[in-house]
Amino acid sequence: MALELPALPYAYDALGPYMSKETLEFHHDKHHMAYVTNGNNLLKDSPLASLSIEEICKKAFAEKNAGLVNNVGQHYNHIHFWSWMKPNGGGKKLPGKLAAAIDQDLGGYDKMRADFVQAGLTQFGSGWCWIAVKDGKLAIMKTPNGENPLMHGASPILGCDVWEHSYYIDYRNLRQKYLEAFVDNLVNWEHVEDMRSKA
Ligand code: MN3
Repeated sequence: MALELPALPYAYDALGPYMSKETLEFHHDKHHMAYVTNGNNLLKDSPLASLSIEEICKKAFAEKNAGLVNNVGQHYNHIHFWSWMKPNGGGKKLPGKLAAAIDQDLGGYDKMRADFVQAGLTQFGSGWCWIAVKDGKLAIMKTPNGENPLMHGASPILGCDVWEHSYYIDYRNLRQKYLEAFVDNLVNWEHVEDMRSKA
């Protein structure tokens, strides 16, 4: 089953001023497309090709297949990244069950926000920061390059792309401002709760 680039779930200009049309055009149409193309080329002769994308992520990491880890990993990460955002998202309007889990496992909303931003800020170079379910509890994580929590025994429920291609047009080098705008104005908490309920 070939990897396919999904359409954005909103218009290219829908996330302004927090994420611009230009950023989404480059990020979705060029960067995500490249992971799809490279992933399909690498899967052509791979016995992993028939597996689900989640299983390819786990097996490729276990087998230290860096090409598949980064390209199929990034495909998985970006499919969800687009859905983890929405216009007028972010802030404290969380579904009740998600808010309760954050209170119980992550010390409440304000501490979760601070720890999530800090994880993204301290991921050296390219990568992602996450909220994931690990051993039945929520945890803040960070991973380099195309890796994701699936490869580390956890299920991601929220991720923020901290590769420079995700923020440099809109925020230049100010990664912290981008991370704060993501949490405060962009997160689709309903999609986060949907993934939490299935993790
Ligand atoms: Mn990206």
